[in-house]
Amino acid sequence: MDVRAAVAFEAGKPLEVTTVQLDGPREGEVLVEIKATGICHTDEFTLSGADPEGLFPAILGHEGAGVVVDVGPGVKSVRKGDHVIPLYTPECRECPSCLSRKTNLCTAIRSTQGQGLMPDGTSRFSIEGRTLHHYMGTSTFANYTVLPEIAVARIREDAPFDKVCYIGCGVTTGVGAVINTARVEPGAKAVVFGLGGIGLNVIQGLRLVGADMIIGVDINNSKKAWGERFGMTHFVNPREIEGDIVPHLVNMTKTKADQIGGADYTFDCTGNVTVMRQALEACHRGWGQSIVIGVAPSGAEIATRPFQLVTGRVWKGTAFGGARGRTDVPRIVDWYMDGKIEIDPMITHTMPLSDINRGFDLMHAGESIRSVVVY
Ligand code: NAD
Ligand code: AHE
Ligand code: ZN
Repeated sequence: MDVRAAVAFEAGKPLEVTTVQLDGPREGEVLVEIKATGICHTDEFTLSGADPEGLFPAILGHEGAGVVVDVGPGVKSVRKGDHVIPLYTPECRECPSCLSRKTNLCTAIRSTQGQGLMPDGTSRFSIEGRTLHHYMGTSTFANYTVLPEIAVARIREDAPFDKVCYIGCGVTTGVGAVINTARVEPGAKAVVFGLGGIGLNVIQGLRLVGADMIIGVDINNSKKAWGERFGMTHFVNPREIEGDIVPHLVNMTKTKADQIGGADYTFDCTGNVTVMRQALEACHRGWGQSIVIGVAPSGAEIATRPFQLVTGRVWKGTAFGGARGRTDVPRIVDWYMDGKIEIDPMITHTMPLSDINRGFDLMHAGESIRSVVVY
């Protein structure tokens, strides 16, 4: 069938909105009509050429919501008409990773997903006979896409697509990093570096679990009001303080009783490896945990003195907030529908697919939190 898509033909070039061809679902696959998709910084990271796994031409997008319109042979867990959120981290419930209960990183289809292909090693997308790559197994910058059934979470039908699409990445990543990865306890002191579409969700996750001190760090002063809106208690612009950010943050967390100082938990939501080091070193001696969420460019590496770890600081990472998609995503949709978490104010811009490049421009300019394409 012909579908409308924003195609990434080359790294560093704007997307081209055009008609492409999509083959129907094969064994174990579903055809989903995408109703809305967010634009995440990771889409921009791959489009920029910084992603070692980036493939072109491709149909990017991984933060969608839509309706199942057809299913291939053998599909059991969803049917036509179901409302779903595509999962770039699937949940097969059968692979060693799923069965371990130690990780959400299902390995059932990761290898073909990284090659921009469906699990059978072929692509469903093409343009005038030329193959187009899938992206993160989701390719939501198209009004129809094909996904393995293990890579969709069935959600309630009254949830608005143009809001809950954000649960397909940003919301789950931020809130999940707090709840699943760090397991932050009430009363904790936390520092969040980078108050964008992910960092603000970390902040609302920290508020949800009852953290006492939530320090936001960003180089863009307009993010102060945004952080406060979701529960941030203090703001620091590292470019406007005297001296180094690490002792500055450590001092902020000191009390009369605790003159060592340092955060119980820190979160990098920038993808900048210098910031990742600062985040680790701003942790409390003996127990502070730093969670890497940001995705760093090809070739970038993190460094610190091993003494930072010897003295009890812990460096961790998280993908998709540690969430098991088919199990956890429907619950997060319920949290939104029940008013436990907020989404609407973070969606600062909506646009038709024809304007998708404006969403990337707004992100570059630091003017948006989330742009959502509505089909
Ligand atoms: P965004 O562009 O919306 O926000 C980034 C924020 O970081 C901006 O507010 C920016 O001003 C701030 N920033 C940039 N450099 C900074 C610095 N040196 N110090 C302090 N603040 C700085 O991006 P986003 O959509 O929130 O994504 C954030 C990061 O998370 C990206 O690297 C993205 O690829 C990654 N990500 C990871 C996962 C995962 O599963 N691990 C999921 C989604 C996104
Ligand atoms: N391909 C990149 C890494 C990209 C990456 O880390 N992706 C995250 C999700 S970011 C969503 O916005 C992720 O899920 N990682 C786990 C995985 O298996 O990809 C690179 O550096 O090679
Ligand atoms: Zn994302």
